[in-house]
Amino acid sequence: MAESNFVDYVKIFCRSGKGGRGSAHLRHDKYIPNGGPDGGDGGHGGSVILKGNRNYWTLLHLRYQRHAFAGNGGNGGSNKCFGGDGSDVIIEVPCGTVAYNAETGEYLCDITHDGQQEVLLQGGRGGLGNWHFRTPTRQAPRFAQPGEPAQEMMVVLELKLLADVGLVGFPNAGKSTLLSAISAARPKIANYPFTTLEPNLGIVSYRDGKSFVMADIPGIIEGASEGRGLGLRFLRHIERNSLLLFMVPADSESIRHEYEVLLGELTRFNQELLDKSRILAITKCDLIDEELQKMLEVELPEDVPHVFISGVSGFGLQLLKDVLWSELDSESNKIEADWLSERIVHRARTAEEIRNEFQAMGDDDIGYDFSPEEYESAEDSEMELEE
Ligand SMILES: Nc1nc2c(ncn2[C@@H]2O[C@H](COP(=O)(O)OP(=O)(O)OP(=O)(O)O)[C@@H](O)[C@H]2O)c(=O)[nH]1
Ligand SMILES: [Mg+2]
Repeated sequence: MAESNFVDYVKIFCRSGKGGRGSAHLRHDKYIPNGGPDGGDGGHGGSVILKGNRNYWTLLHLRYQRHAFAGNGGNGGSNKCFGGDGSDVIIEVPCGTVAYNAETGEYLCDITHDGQQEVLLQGGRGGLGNWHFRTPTRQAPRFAQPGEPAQEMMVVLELKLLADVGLVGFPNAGKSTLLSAISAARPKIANYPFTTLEPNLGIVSYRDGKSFVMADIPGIIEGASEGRGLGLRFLRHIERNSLLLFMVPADSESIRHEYEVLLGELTRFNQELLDKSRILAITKCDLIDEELQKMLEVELPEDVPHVFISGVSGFGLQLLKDVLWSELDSESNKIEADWLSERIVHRARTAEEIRNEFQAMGDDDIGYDFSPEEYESAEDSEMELEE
Protein backbone atom coordinates (compact mmCIF):
# COMPACT_ATOMS: atom_id res chain seq x y z
CA MET A 1 0.00 0.00 0.00
CA ALA A 2 3.04 2.24 0.27
CA GLU A 3 2.65 3.89 -3.15
CA SER A 4 -1.08 4.06 -3.12
CA ASN A 5 -2.89 7.36 -3.21
CA PHE A 6 -5.81 5.87 -1.37
CA VAL A 7 -5.01 6.40 2.28
CA ASP A 8 -7.83 5.54 4.64
CA TYR A 9 -5.93 5.06 7.89
CA VAL A 10 -3.53 7.35 9.69
CA LYS A 11 -2.21 7.67 13.18
CA ILE A 12 -1.38 11.07 14.61
CA PHE A 13 0.06 11.98 17.97
CA CYS A 14 -1.98 14.91 19.23
CA ARG A 15 -1.32 17.27 22.06
CA SER A 16 -3.39 20.22 23.15
CA GLY A 17 -1.76 23.35 24.53
CA LYS A 18 -1.42 23.82 28.26
CA GLY A 19 -2.84 26.84 29.95
CA GLY A 20 -0.49 29.67 30.87
CA ARG A 21 0.13 30.21 34.55
CA GLY A 22 -1.25 33.21 36.37
CA SER A 23 1.20 35.78 37.59
CA ALA A 24 1.90 36.34 41.29
CA HIS A 25 3.32 39.77 40.76
CA LEU A 26 3.16 42.42 43.46
CA ARG A 27 3.26 45.97 42.36
CA HIS A 28 6.30 48.01 43.41
CA ASP A 29 6.57 51.36 41.74
CA LYS A 30 8.23 54.56 42.58
CA TYR A 31 6.22 56.14 45.41
CA ILE A 32 3.98 53.05 45.47
CA PRO A 33 6.06 50.61 47.50
CA ASN A 34 3.20 48.30 48.46
CA GLY A 35 1.00 48.45 45.39
CA GLY A 36 -0.70 45.15 46.08
CA PRO A 37 -1.23 42.18 43.80
CA ASP A 38 -1.46 42.87 40.06
CA GLY A 39 -0.69 39.50 38.49
CA GLY A 40 -2.69 38.77 35.34
CA ASP A 41 -4.23 35.47 34.24
CA GLY A 42 -2.60 32.92 32.01
CA GLY A 43 -3.93 32.39 28.48
CA HIS A 44 -5.83 29.29 27.41
CA GLY A 45 -4.01 26.51 25.60
CA GLY A 46 -4.99 25.70 22.03
CA SER A 47 -7.20 22.70 21.21
CA VAL A 48 -6.76 19.98 18.63
CA ILE A 49 -9.78 20.06 16.35
CA LEU A 50 -11.00 17.81 13.54
CA LYS A 51 -12.81 19.56 10.73
CA GLY A 52 -14.71 18.10 7.80
CA ASN A 53 -13.69 19.32 4.36
CA ARG A 54 -15.50 18.01 1.34
CA ASN A 55 -12.59 18.81 -0.95
CA TYR A 56 -10.63 15.94 0.50
CA TRP A 57 -11.42 12.38 -0.54
CA THR A 58 -8.75 10.47 1.34
CA LEU A 59 -6.39 10.97 4.26
CA LEU A 60 -3.43 11.17 1.88
CA HIS A 61 -2.50 14.68 2.97
CA LEU A 62 -2.07 13.40 6.54
CA ARG A 63 0.03 10.40 5.65
CA TYR A 64 3.29 11.88 6.82
CA GLN A 65 1.86 14.06 9.53
CA ARG A 66 3.00 12.39 12.69
CA HIS A 67 1.93 14.94 15.21
CA ALA A 68 -0.40 17.83 15.76
CA PHE A 69 0.60 20.09 18.62
CA ALA A 70 -1.54 23.04 19.63
CA GLY A 71 0.08 26.18 21.06
CA ASN A 72 0.50 26.73 24.79
CA GLY A 73 -1.20 29.62 26.52
CA GLY A 74 1.08 32.50 27.50
CA ASN A 75 1.77 33.26 31.15
CA GLY A 76 0.10 36.16 32.87
CA GLY A 77 2.18 39.25 33.51
CA SER A 78 2.44 42.14 35.90
CA ASN A 79 0.02 45.04 35.71
CA LYS A 80 -2.86 42.57 35.20
CA CYS A 81 -1.63 41.58 31.78
CA PHE A 82 -3.29 38.45 30.41
CA GLY A 83 -1.24 35.78 28.70
CA GLY A 84 -2.02 35.17 25.05
CA ASP A 85 -4.17 32.17 24.05
CA GLY A 86 -2.39 29.29 22.36
CA SER A 87 -3.30 28.65 18.74
CA ASP A 88 -5.60 25.75 17.86
CA VAL A 89 -4.55 23.05 15.47
CA ILE A 90 -7.22 22.18 12.94
CA ILE A 91 -6.84 18.84 11.20
CA GLU A 92 -8.89 18.86 8.01
CA VAL A 93 -10.31 15.52 7.01
CA PRO A 94 -12.71 14.22 4.38
CA CYS A 95 -16.33 13.67 5.34
CA GLY A 96 -16.67 10.12 6.58
CA THR A 97 -13.68 10.15 8.93
CA VAL A 98 -13.94 8.47 12.30
CA ALA A 99 -11.45 9.06 15.13
CA TYR A 100 -10.38 6.47 17.68
CA ASN A 101 -8.00 6.54 20.61
CA ALA A 102 -5.14 4.33 19.42
CA GLU A 103 -4.15 3.16 22.88
CA THR A 104 -7.55 2.07 24.12
CA GLY A 105 -9.49 1.72 20.87
CA GLU A 106 -12.19 4.00 22.25
CA TYR A 107 -14.42 5.73 19.68
CA LEU A 108 -13.98 9.50 19.81
CA CYS A 109 -15.98 11.19 17.08
CA ASP A 110 -17.27 11.01 13.56
CA ILE A 111 -17.09 13.70 10.88
CA THR A 112 -19.96 13.39 8.43
CA HIS A 113 -20.38 16.80 6.87
CA ASP A 114 -18.45 19.66 5.45
CA GLY A 115 -17.37 22.23 8.00
CA GLN A 116 -18.29 20.08 11.01
CA GLN A 117 -15.81 20.58 13.84
CA GLU A 118 -15.13 18.24 16.72
CA VAL A 119 -12.67 18.93 19.51
CA LEU A 120 -10.34 15.98 19.94
CA LEU A 121 -8.34 17.43 22.79
CA GLN A 122 -9.37 20.48 24.73
CA GLY A 123 -6.65 23.00 25.52
CA GLY A 124 -5.89 23.63 29.19
CA ARG A 125 -7.43 26.65 30.90
CA GLY A 126 -5.09 29.41 31.99
CA GLY A 127 -4.45 29.94 35.72
CA LEU A 128 -5.73 32.94 37.60
CA GLY A 129 -3.32 35.68 38.62
CA ASN A 130 -2.87 36.68 42.26
CA TRP A 131 -5.13 39.70 41.68
CA HIS A 132 -8.05 37.29 42.09
CA PHE A 133 -6.90 36.09 45.47
CA ARG A 134 -6.66 39.39 47.30
CA THR A 135 -8.75 39.62 50.47
CA PRO A 136 -8.90 42.21 53.21
CA THR A 137 -6.82 40.00 55.45
CA ARG A 138 -4.36 38.82 52.79
CA GLN A 139 -3.49 41.86 50.82
CA ALA A 140 -0.35 40.51 49.23
CA PRO A 141 -1.06 36.96 48.02
CA ARG A 142 2.27 35.63 46.84
CA PHE A 143 0.80 32.84 44.82
CA ALA A 144 -1.18 32.36 41.64
CA GLN A 145 -2.84 29.43 39.87
CA PRO A 146 -0.86 27.31 37.48
CA GLY A 147 -2.42 26.63 34.09
CA GLU A 148 -4.10 23.31 33.33
CA PRO A 149 -1.76 20.77 31.82
CA ALA A 150 -1.78 19.72 28.17
CA GLN A 151 -3.50 16.51 27.10
CA GLU A 152 -1.88 13.98 24.84
CA MET A 153 -3.34 11.18 22.82
CA MET A 154 -2.39 8.94 19.95
CA VAL A 155 -5.33 9.23 17.58
CA VAL A 156 -6.23 6.90 14.74
CA LEU A 157 -8.23 8.41 11.91
CA GLU A 158 -10.16 6.00 9.75
CA LEU A 159 -11.96 6.90 6.59
CA LYS A 160 -15.24 5.12 6.05
CA LEU A 161 -16.54 6.04 2.65
CA LEU A 162 -19.95 7.64 2.53
CA ALA A 163 -21.79 5.56 -0.04
CA ASP A 164 -25.38 4.36 -0.22
CA VAL A 165 -24.74 0.96 -1.73
CA GLY A 166 -21.75 -1.25 -0.98
CA LEU A 167 -20.75 -4.09 -3.29
CA VAL A 168 -19.80 -7.32 -1.55
CA GLY A 169 -18.46 -10.31 -3.43
CA PHE A 170 -15.62 -12.70 -4.03
CA PRO A 171 -12.79 -11.58 -6.30
CA ASN A 172 -13.74 -11.72 -9.99
CA ALA A 173 -17.46 -11.56 -9.22
CA GLY A 174 -17.84 -8.62 -11.60
CA LYS A 175 -18.13 -5.83 -9.04
CA SER A 176 -15.96 -3.37 -10.90
CA THR A 177 -17.65 -4.28 -14.17
CA LEU A 178 -21.02 -3.41 -12.68
CA LEU A 179 -19.76 -0.11 -11.29
CA SER A 180 -18.31 0.89 -14.65
CA ALA A 181 -21.50 -0.16 -16.43
CA ILE A 182 -23.88 1.97 -14.38
CA SER A 183 -21.70 4.90 -13.34
CA ALA A 184 -18.99 7.05 -14.86
CA ALA A 185 -16.34 5.50 -12.60
CA ARG A 186 -13.65 3.62 -14.47
CA PRO A 187 -12.19 1.05 -12.09
CA LYS A 188 -9.69 -1.46 -13.40
CA ILE A 189 -11.30 -4.66 -14.66
CA ALA A 190 -9.41 -7.85 -15.40
CA ASN A 191 -9.84 -11.56 -15.28
CA TYR A 192 -7.77 -12.22 -12.19
CA PRO A 193 -8.58 -12.04 -8.49
CA PHE A 194 -7.82 -8.85 -6.59
CA THR A 195 -7.82 -6.54 -9.56
CA THR A 196 -9.33 -3.95 -7.29
CA LEU A 197 -6.94 -3.10 -4.48
CA GLU A 198 -8.59 -0.03 -3.14
CA PRO A 199 -12.21 1.13 -2.95
CA ASN A 200 -13.78 3.02 -5.84
CA LEU A 201 -16.83 5.23 -5.66
CA GLY A 202 -19.26 5.83 -8.49
CA ILE A 203 -22.39 7.94 -8.76
CA VAL A 204 -25.23 6.03 -10.33
CA SER A 205 -27.81 8.26 -11.94
CA TYR A 206 -31.37 7.15 -11.72
CA ARG A 207 -34.59 8.50 -13.22
CA ASP A 208 -35.65 12.14 -12.74
CA GLY A 209 -32.20 13.37 -11.87
CA LYS A 210 -31.97 11.21 -8.76
CA SER A 211 -28.73 9.47 -8.01
CA PHE A 212 -26.98 7.38 -5.40
CA VAL A 213 -23.40 6.49 -4.59
CA MET A 214 -22.03 3.00 -5.00
CA ALA A 215 -18.81 1.73 -3.48
CA ASP A 216 -16.78 -1.04 -5.08
CA ILE A 217 -14.46 -2.59 -2.53
CA PRO A 218 -11.78 -5.27 -3.00
CA GLY A 219 -13.03 -8.86 -3.09
CA ILE A 220 -13.55 -10.86 0.08
CA ILE A 221 -12.56 -14.53 0.37
CA GLU A 222 -13.35 -17.25 2.84
CA GLY A 223 -11.18 -16.75 5.91
CA ALA A 224 -10.90 -13.01 5.34
CA SER A 225 -11.76 -12.47 8.98
CA GLU A 226 -8.54 -14.31 9.85
CA GLY A 227 -6.64 -12.04 7.51
CA ARG A 228 -6.65 -14.04 4.29
CA GLY A 229 -6.65 -12.20 1.00
CA LEU A 230 -6.76 -8.49 1.59
CA GLY A 231 -8.42 -9.26 4.89
CA LEU A 232 -11.33 -7.29 6.17
CA ARG A 233 -9.57 -3.98 6.25
CA PHE A 234 -11.73 -2.60 3.49
CA LEU A 235 -14.96 -3.78 5.02
CA ARG A 236 -15.14 -0.68 7.16
CA HIS A 237 -16.00 1.17 3.97
CA ILE A 238 -19.33 -0.59 3.81
CA GLU A 239 -20.12 -0.08 7.49
CA ARG A 240 -21.88 3.16 6.64
CA ASN A 241 -23.70 2.00 3.53
CA SER A 242 -27.39 1.63 4.05
CA LEU A 243 -27.63 -1.17 1.54
CA LEU A 244 -25.34 -4.08 0.71
CA LEU A 245 -25.41 -5.59 -2.75
CA PHE A 246 -24.06 -9.13 -2.68
CA MET A 247 -22.67 -10.29 -5.98
CA VAL A 248 -22.27 -13.92 -6.95
CA PRO A 249 -21.47 -15.06 -10.50
CA ALA A 250 -24.04 -17.24 -12.23
CA ASP A 251 -21.38 -19.79 -13.09
CA SER A 252 -20.33 -20.44 -9.50
CA GLU A 253 -20.73 -23.91 -7.95
CA SER A 254 -23.38 -22.96 -5.46
CA ILE A 255 -24.77 -19.47 -5.27
CA ARG A 256 -26.35 -20.12 -1.91
CA HIS A 257 -23.08 -21.37 -0.43
CA GLU A 258 -21.08 -18.37 -1.71
CA TYR A 259 -23.70 -16.01 -0.34
CA GLU A 260 -23.54 -17.67 3.05
CA VAL A 261 -19.75 -17.56 3.15
CA LEU A 262 -19.81 -13.85 2.36
CA LEU A 263 -22.43 -13.25 5.00
CA GLY A 264 -20.42 -15.25 7.53
CA GLU A 265 -17.29 -13.19 6.92
CA LEU A 266 -19.21 -9.94 7.28
CA THR A 267 -20.77 -11.12 10.53
CA ARG A 268 -17.41 -11.99 11.94
CA PHE A 269 -16.20 -8.51 11.08
CA ASN A 270 -19.12 -6.60 12.56
CA GLN A 271 -22.39 -8.06 13.77
CA GLU A 272 -24.19 -4.80 13.02
CA LEU A 273 -23.71 -5.30 9.29
CA LEU A 274 -26.48 -7.88 9.48
CA ASP A 275 -29.00 -5.16 10.25
CA LYS A 276 -28.51 -3.59 6.83
CA SER A 277 -30.76 -4.33 3.91
CA ARG A 278 -29.31 -6.86 1.51
CA ILE A 279 -29.91 -7.61 -2.13
CA LEU A 280 -28.38 -10.47 -4.05
CA ALA A 281 -27.28 -9.93 -7.63
CA ILE A 282 -26.44 -12.94 -9.75
CA THR A 283 -23.84 -11.59 -12.16
CA LYS A 284 -22.55 -12.69 -15.55
CA CYS A 285 -25.99 -13.82 -16.66
CA ASP A 286 -24.98 -13.48 -20.29
CA LEU A 287 -23.20 -16.79 -19.73
CA ILE A 288 -26.41 -18.68 -18.95
CA ASP A 289 -29.69 -19.04 -20.83
CA GLU A 290 -33.18 -18.50 -19.55
CA GLU A 291 -33.75 -22.14 -18.78
CA LEU A 292 -30.69 -22.33 -16.57
CA GLN A 293 -31.75 -19.12 -14.90
CA LYS A 294 -35.06 -20.72 -13.92
CA MET A 295 -33.23 -23.71 -12.49
CA LEU A 296 -30.90 -21.49 -10.49
CA GLU A 297 -33.79 -19.48 -9.15
CA VAL A 298 -35.11 -22.45 -7.20
CA GLU A 299 -32.06 -22.88 -5.08
CA LEU A 300 -31.43 -19.22 -4.25
CA PRO A 301 -31.50 -18.14 -0.60
CA GLU A 302 -35.05 -17.14 0.35
CA ASP A 303 -34.35 -14.39 2.87
CA VAL A 304 -32.97 -11.91 0.34
CA PRO A 305 -34.42 -10.37 -2.85
CA HIS A 306 -32.43 -11.25 -5.97
CA VAL A 307 -31.83 -9.83 -9.43
CA PHE A 308 -30.18 -11.46 -12.43
CA ILE A 309 -27.77 -9.09 -14.16
CA SER A 310 -24.87 -8.87 -16.56
CA GLY A 311 -22.47 -5.98 -16.41
CA VAL A 312 -21.17 -6.84 -19.87
CA SER A 313 -24.41 -7.13 -21.86
CA GLY A 314 -26.41 -4.73 -19.70
CA PHE A 315 -29.03 -7.35 -18.94
CA GLY A 316 -31.11 -6.57 -15.84
CA LEU A 317 -29.27 -3.36 -14.96
CA GLN A 318 -32.35 -1.15 -15.11
CA LEU A 319 -34.23 -3.58 -12.93
CA LEU A 320 -31.32 -3.65 -10.50
CA LYS A 321 -31.34 0.14 -10.27
CA ASP A 322 -35.10 0.07 -9.65
CA VAL A 323 -34.70 -2.45 -6.86
CA LEU A 324 -31.79 -0.56 -5.31
CA TRP A 325 -33.63 2.73 -5.47
CA SER A 326 -36.85 1.45 -4.00
CA GLU A 327 -34.87 -0.08 -1.16
CA LEU A 328 -32.87 3.12 -0.58
CA ASP A 329 -36.02 5.18 -0.78
CA SER A 330 -37.96 3.08 1.70
CA GLU A 331 -38.56 4.60 5.11
CA SER A 332 -36.12 2.40 6.94
CA ASN A 333 -33.23 3.52 4.77
CA LYS A 334 -33.86 7.23 4.43
CA ILE A 335 -30.50 8.86 4.67
CA GLU A 336 -30.78 12.07 6.57
CA ALA A 337 -27.57 13.60 7.60
CA ASP A 338 -28.77 14.42 11.09
CA TRP A 339 -29.58 11.01 12.29
CA LEU A 340 -27.31 9.12 9.94
CA SER A 341 -24.45 9.37 12.36
CA GLU A 342 -26.58 8.20 15.27
CA ARG A 343 -27.74 5.18 13.41
CA ILE A 344 -24.23 4.05 12.64
CA VAL A 345 -22.75 2.33 15.59
CA HIS A 346 -19.00 2.54 15.51
CA ARG A 347 -17.72 -0.37 17.48
CA ALA A 348 -14.93 0.43 19.86
CA ARG A 349 -11.68 -1.10 18.70
CA THR A 350 -9.20 -2.94 20.82
CA ALA A 351 -5.69 -1.58 20.85
CA GLU A 352 -4.55 -5.00 19.68
CA GLU A 353 -6.73 -4.77 16.55
CA ILE A 354 -5.41 -1.37 15.68
CA ARG A 355 -1.83 -2.57 16.04
CA ASN A 356 -2.49 -5.61 13.87
CA GLU A 357 -4.09 -3.55 11.15
CA PHE A 358 -1.15 -1.27 11.06
CA GLN A 359 1.23 -4.17 10.85
CA ALA A 360 -0.80 -5.72 8.05
CA MET A 361 -0.39 -2.53 6.12
CA GLY A 362 3.39 -2.63 6.63
CA ASP A 363 3.05 0.81 8.07
CA ASP A 364 4.87 0.42 11.35
CA ASP A 365 7.12 3.29 10.50
CA ILE A 366 4.25 5.74 10.65
CA GLY A 367 3.83 4.87 14.28
CA TYR A 368 4.61 6.18 17.67
CA ASP A 369 8.36 6.05 17.58
CA PHE A 370 9.43 9.08 19.51
CA SER A 371 9.08 9.93 23.13
CA PRO A 372 6.76 12.80 23.86
CA GLU A 373 9.31 14.13 26.35
CA GLU A 374 11.62 14.99 23.48
CA TYR A 375 9.22 17.71 22.57
CA GLU A 376 9.11 19.24 26.00
CA SER A 377 11.10 22.42 25.68
CA ALA A 378 13.06 23.85 28.56
CA GLU A 379 10.61 26.69 28.95
CA ASP A 380 7.77 24.21 29.32
CA SER A 381 9.19 22.44 32.28
CA GLU A 382 9.17 25.45 34.55
CA MET A 383 5.44 25.67 34.80
CA GLU A 384 5.38 25.32 38.54
CA LEU A 385 3.51 27.62 40.76
CA GLU A 386 5.15 30.99 40.76
CA GLU A 387 5.85 32.31 44.21
N1 LIG B 1 -19.29 -12.75 -19.36
C1 LIG B 1 -19.23 -11.85 -18.40
N2 LIG B 1 -18.05 -11.58 -17.83
C2 LIG B 1 -18.02 -10.65 -16.86
C3 LIG B 1 -19.18 -9.98 -16.42
N3 LIG B 1 -18.84 -9.13 -15.44
C4 LIG B 1 -17.52 -9.26 -15.26
N4 LIG B 1 -17.01 -10.17 -16.13
C5 LIG B 1 -15.62 -10.56 -16.22
O1 LIG B 1 -15.16 -11.07 -14.99
C6 LIG B 1 -13.82 -10.68 -14.75
C7 LIG B 1 -13.70 -9.99 -13.42
O2 LIG B 1 -14.43 -8.79 -13.43
P1 LIG B 1 -14.16 -7.60 -12.42
O3 LIG B 1 -15.24 -6.61 -12.62
O4 LIG B 1 -12.75 -7.15 -12.49
O5 LIG B 1 -14.40 -8.37 -11.06
P2 LIG B 1 -14.26 -7.81 -9.57
O6 LIG B 1 -15.38 -8.38 -8.79
O7 LIG B 1 -14.16 -6.34 -9.59
O8 LIG B 1 -12.96 -8.50 -9.11
P3 LIG B 1 -11.87 -8.01 -8.03
O9 LIG B 1 -11.65 -6.57 -8.25
O10 LIG B 1 -10.69 -8.82 -8.33
O11 LIG B 1 -12.45 -8.31 -6.70
C8 LIG B 1 -13.42 -9.79 -15.92
O12 LIG B 1 -12.68 -10.56 -16.82
C9 LIG B 1 -14.74 -9.38 -16.52
O13 LIG B 1 -14.63 -9.15 -17.90
C10 LIG B 1 -20.43 -10.30 -17.05
O14 LIG B 1 -21.49 -9.78 -16.75
N5 LIG B 1 -20.38 -11.25 -18.02
MG1 LIG C 1 -12.73 -5.11 -9.03
